[in-house]
Amino acid sequence: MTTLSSLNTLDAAGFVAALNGIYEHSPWIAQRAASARPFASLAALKLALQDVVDTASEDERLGLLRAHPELAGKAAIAGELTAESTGEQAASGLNLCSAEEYATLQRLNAEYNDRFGFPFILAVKGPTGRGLTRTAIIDTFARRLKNGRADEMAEALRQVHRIAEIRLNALLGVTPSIGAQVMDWAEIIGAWSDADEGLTCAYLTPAHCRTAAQIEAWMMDAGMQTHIDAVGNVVGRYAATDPNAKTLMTGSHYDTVRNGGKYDGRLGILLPVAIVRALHLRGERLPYHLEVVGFAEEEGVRFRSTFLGSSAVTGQFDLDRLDTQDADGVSMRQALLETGHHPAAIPSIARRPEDLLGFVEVHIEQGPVLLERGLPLGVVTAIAGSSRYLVELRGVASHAGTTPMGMRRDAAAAAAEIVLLVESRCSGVPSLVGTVGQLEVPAGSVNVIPGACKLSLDIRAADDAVRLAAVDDILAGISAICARRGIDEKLWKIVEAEAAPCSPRLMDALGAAVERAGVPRFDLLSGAGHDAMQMAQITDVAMLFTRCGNGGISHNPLETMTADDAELAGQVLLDFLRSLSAGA
Ligand code: HGY
Ligand code: MN
Ligand code: MN
Repeated sequence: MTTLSSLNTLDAAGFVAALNGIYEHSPWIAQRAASARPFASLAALKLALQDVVDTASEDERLGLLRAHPELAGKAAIAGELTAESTGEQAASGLNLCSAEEYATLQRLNAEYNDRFGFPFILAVKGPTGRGLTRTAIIDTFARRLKNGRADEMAEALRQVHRIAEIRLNALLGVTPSIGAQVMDWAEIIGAWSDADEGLTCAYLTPAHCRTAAQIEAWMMDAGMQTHIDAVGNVVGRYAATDPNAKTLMTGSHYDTVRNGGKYDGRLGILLPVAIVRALHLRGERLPYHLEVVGFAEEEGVRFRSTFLGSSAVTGQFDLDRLDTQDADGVSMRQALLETGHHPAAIPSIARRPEDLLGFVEVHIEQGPVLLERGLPLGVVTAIAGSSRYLVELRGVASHAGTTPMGMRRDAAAAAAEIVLLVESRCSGVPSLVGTVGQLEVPAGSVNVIPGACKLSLDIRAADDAVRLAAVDDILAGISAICARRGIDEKLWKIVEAEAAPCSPRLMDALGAAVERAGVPRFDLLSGAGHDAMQMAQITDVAMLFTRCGNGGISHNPLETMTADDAELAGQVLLDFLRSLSAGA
């Protein structure tokens, strides 16, 4: 049986021989990595092999890609695949293609080779290592065919490393347990949606309540004391032996954006629950109470206000929000009452800062930084501040055919100028981003000049002064556009969240755990908002990011991660939790 220890002690030739087949027909990678031994962990070995490829020549990288077979291609038909590739392609049923699927793959193979000059490479065993479906493979193939060459070469190499990771697991007899559990749980609750297609889990909908009940059940099974609080937060408490101990909080949100991903928020709930279950099964307690919170609402989809769950925990829930109505005219208060919650009890949810040791949140990065650096984990330095507005523009609806261009008060044309104003004002300024995510001509008609237009603004930056200056300029710009076009404007601020720095103390503890796992510590800013920025108002916070696949995409069904990265995040979080003392 090959082990990490045997790989570290074999002579170089033995090491190369033991890793034969990990990288398809490319022993040069193990040959160059041999001198970097001993490896402290499997993660360190993977990074060393990755580093050999990153520092190789362009020709060598191209040679590595070209050493791979096509999917269900000529080599497969001729029975010339390596044992590993044969097993992998069979695991996804690529040896059972229908005539139509087979023809599609042949066409895609030909187009892809013509376009890029190397074969399409995909870790067909997928995020959990159990195998993608043929449909998912073909969809990914068609999607990546549209990539630019540099992006596609980078993605193909990442897939080569993912294939190597899966083959190393098989060689060393490694099977992600906590990571696989978290992926399976995310799949289960990821199937419960407000919409027929895709994952939408908005505050207090039937899917949302079903998800809360399931999370609570998993918390109970993990040996936690549980309850669902007055705003719908699902709380699991893993008590210390000392009843007077302080509490470390962890968690994230379980609501989603419309047509969102399965891991945004949910990873940060499910991972600590799986860890507590492992601790519970071992009868291991921590020197402090550990509280895992599934925050009920962070995205602001149904009632347009965000952080409802975490703001109740920090004692900052604005009770006026209870009168906010959703698109169907249902107030938040009504929605709470109809789902068995008691709005009057919301103020009692607030935690006392003096009881807390801190708050740590595990979250997918929702961007490409870790992916492009080939790193599985990152430590967050700060969370960007954000300002969100809703804007209503009112012009004059009139006949599209008879109204001369110079006599129009076109609300949509004004909105179009505003979109470009946001884009230009926020371009070229480090960490500043601006987005018009919603843009709507209510009850518009093809032959009517838009008399009304609704849009949203989302402006963010690591530095609050940078963000607020951009907001001022954009609001002034909107007024100037509307004045020039004879448009009436109304706008509402719906979110104003200051940038939240992470605690150096907790960052260092988290970073040390990352390094003990054999991964270099890498610190990065969070452009996305998180519950941690709310919690930062009452306690020290830290965040651990995990790598996002598919180019780092998020708030999209293509959002993905691997069981191996979830496993590593679990290992690091557990090590971090054990490293904290009762006084943290
Ligand atoms: O929008 C955000 O940054 C977060 O995903 N709610
Ligand atoms: Mn989100
Ligand atoms: Mn999130």
